[in-house]
Amino acid sequence: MVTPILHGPAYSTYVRTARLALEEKGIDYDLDHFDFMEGFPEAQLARHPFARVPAFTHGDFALYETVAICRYVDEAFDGPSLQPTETRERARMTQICSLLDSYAYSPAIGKIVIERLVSPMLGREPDEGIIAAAIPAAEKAYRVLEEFLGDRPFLVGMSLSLADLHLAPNYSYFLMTPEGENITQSTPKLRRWWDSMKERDAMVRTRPEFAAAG
Ligand SMILES: N[C@@H](CCC(=O)N[C@@H](CS)C(=O)NCC(=O)O)C(=O)O
Repeated sequence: MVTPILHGPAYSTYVRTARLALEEKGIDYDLDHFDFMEGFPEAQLARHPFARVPAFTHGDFALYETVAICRYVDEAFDGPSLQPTETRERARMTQICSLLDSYAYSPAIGKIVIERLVSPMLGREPDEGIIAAAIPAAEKAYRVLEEFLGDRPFLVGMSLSLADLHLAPNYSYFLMTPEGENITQSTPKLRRWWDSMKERDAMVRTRPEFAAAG
C-alpha cells in the first residue's frame, strides 16, 4: 500500500491529533514537517486553500481538515477501531470533536497558549487582556468536557476514540500555562484522564519538543 503523508509541523496540535490516529492504528506514514511560522510553503497553500495544517495525501487522494483525516485513517486502514460502532456514542464523539474545534481551540490555544507561551518565544510580551478575556470560554469548554468524561476512562464510552485524540494535544499545551494549570486543577476527572493518556506510546512518540507537559 502507498505510504500516507501528513503535511505540517510536529508542534501543531491538529497535526499531532492526526499523527495520534496514525500511530494508534499502527500505520507507517511520513511526516512532511515544515515551520509555518516562517511562512506557509507554496505546496501547502496548494493543498490547503485556507492556509492551515495539517493536510494529508494518500497516493492520489488528498484531504484536509483534521476530523476528516482521522476518520479516513481509521476507516481506510487496518488496526484498532478509533470510532464507536454504537450510534449514540459515535454521535457523541463527533459532538466532542466539533465542540473542541468550535469552542475550546480558540480560547485555550489560539489565545491563552499563543499569548502566554508563543509570544515570548517571538520576543513579544503576552497580551494580558487577550488572556483574561479568553479564560471564561476555556473554562466553560473544559467543564463541559469534564461532564462528558464523568467516571469513565475515555471521553466516549470505555474505549479510546477520535474524541480523546482531538483533546489530548490541546490539553498538553494548555496545561503548560498558569491559566490552564488552574482550570485543569478544577477538572479532576480530566486530570485523571490526562495522567493515563499522556503515557500512551502514541503520545510519547508524538510529543513535540516544545511540550514538556507530555
Ligand atoms: N479546522 C482545521 C484547523 C487547523 C488549524 O487551525 N491548524 C492550526 C495549527 S494547530 C494552523 O494551521 N494555524 C496556522 C494559522 O492559523 O496561520 C482542522 O481541523 O484541521
